Amino acid sequence: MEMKALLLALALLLTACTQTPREQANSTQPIKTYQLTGEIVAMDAPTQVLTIKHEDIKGWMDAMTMGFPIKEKAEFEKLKPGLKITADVNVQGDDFWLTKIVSKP
Ligand SMILES: [Cu+2]
Repeated sequence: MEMKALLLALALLLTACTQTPREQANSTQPIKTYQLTGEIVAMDAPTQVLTIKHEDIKGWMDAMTMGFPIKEKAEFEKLKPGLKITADVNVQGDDFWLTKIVSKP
């Protein structure tokens, strides 16, 4: 019984140490979603970041070219530079990432 409590305490400690204060702060923030339209100009496979020349993102930012992370590997691998896409930008604290990426004809 004591051993179990010790292991649990250790597990909690390890979990706490792997999260930076910034990630903890972000994970408690509500996620806001914005609509993105743009063109993929570059892709970085190791970091799963798309560089997108995007149009105005209503309520979030003006048109520019910048990087957007993708969390799902399968979703990243379906894409290629030159594609015109629409997607959801999910914003949580100072973290953001894309989901629901659809390529336009
Ligand atoms: Cu931007």
